Amino acid sequence: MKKYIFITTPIYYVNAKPHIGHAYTTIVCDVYARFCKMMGYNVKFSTGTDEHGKKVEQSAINNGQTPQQFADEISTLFKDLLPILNISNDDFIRTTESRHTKTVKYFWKKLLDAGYIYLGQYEGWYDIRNEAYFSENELIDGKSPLGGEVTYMTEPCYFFKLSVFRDKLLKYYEEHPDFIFPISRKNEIISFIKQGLSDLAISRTTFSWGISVPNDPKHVVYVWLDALTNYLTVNGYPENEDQNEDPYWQNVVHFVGKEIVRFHALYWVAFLMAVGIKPPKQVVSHGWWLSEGQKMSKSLGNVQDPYKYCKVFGSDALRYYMLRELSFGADGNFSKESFIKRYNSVLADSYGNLCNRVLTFIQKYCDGVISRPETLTNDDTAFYTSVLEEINLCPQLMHEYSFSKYLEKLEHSITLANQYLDIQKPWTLKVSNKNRMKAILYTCLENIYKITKLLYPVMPIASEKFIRILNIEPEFKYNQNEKLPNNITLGKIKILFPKINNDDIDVYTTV
Ligand code: ME8
Repeated sequence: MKKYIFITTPIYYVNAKPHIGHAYTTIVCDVYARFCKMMGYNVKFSTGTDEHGKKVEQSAINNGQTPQQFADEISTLFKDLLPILNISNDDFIRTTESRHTKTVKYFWKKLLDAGYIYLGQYEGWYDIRNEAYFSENELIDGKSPLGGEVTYMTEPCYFFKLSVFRDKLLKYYEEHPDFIFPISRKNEIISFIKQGLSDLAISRTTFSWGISVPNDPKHVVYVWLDALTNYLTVNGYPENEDQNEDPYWQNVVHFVGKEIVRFHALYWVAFLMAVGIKPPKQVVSHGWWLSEGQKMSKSLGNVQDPYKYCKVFGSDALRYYMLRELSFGADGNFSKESFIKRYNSVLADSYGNLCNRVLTFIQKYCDGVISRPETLTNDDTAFYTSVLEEINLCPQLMHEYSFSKYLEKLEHSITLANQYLDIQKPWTLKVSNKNRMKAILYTCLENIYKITKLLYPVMPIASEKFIRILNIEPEFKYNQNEKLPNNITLGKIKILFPKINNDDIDVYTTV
């Protein structure tokens, strides 16, 4: 039976231009989505923008625009970035779309009808940047635990009976040990719940930029309830009401940054439980990127611009760097210097040069035509085996979100191929033993082909380019026994990753 998976990015706030942090989550999801397709899954993959709330309203006012104009502009920047990063999403949702308003209102009524909403009064410290209330004892040095400035506010608001979900949530985590990834984040959530769960304020009256509460338009729906519901909108709710029977909903994987695990693994799960919809399969969280060792900020002028990286180095290189450099789950440092270093040493010198060496040799000394050899030497067999030992580990590593290790295995396989060539020295056999020379080249090409197919989820453009040079119609389906066709006639050879000799490249966003 065909497997289904629904992969989501967070929907990004439209209060600032996209930077490499946003690009990262979207790239990770795309890599995973392409990998799942390769493994034969039916994949639904969504991303989008989170456009309501006080923060967006304020940014719009500061910019002299209406919230809608402001949201339209920034949302377009996020949307336009997708083809630049080569993202294969199926949907781009904006929370200001009517399809979403309808879902949120319907979902609200469901919560109300189920008896989980009541009207009360909220008093507390509001963190505008993170759109969340905190109690006095949660503040750290006068700021919210998420680091934002806080203002004391009091307002009538609707509450969601979150407190009654305490035991159900804990039981859910226990019965689904892989629900929160990595385990350290799961422990944080569990200890947060064990400290006591208060009911959650889910409406606001101090601003109007949001979806109005059904039958009480003075209130707008809390931006996180609004935002989280985007996942249901994308999956066709409420028309497709029985999500528990929907094949994609059985296997929803939310990729998020570590700071919003709580919203996805706790609030979202409780909301869904309240209306009887099955919680997501997994919340997968990653760490934060620093830029040149510091938090990215406009005032420091160190906000790394994904557009500029793609323009200069290509999207494959950005995708490769981000997945390879950061050990998924941990924090990491993004620097232009390490980017160029990895680009040159791995993509240009190791992989790109290997491909180019073998292809131009075949072109020059075999007229571009090569066939499977009848016999293999022990060295050839040993080479095949050592590459297989590496690449056969790749699918499991991807399933564990060990993206960096996945690439490490492929890099090691590329090194093995380079070593094989250096030892076999086909260039010394041009006259003395042409058959052996061709056997070496075919063996090397077949292994490069296998490696390249696994590089596809991360570097789809280079992967496809290489396969087209072999005159093969690219088809990316995983096959453990992948083989190169017996007869290959090369097409036009192209350089995959030209070396970068100049590091005087502007990579920062201009405001
Ligand atoms: O939180 N390093 O939106 P947001 C790594 N609208 N990832 C980063 C990052 C960094 N420096 N900066 C941002 C919101 N991200 C809500 C989400 S979902 C229903 C609503 C990524 O614009 C990371 O995925 O603040 C993080 O979780 C997300 O962008 C936050 O985006």
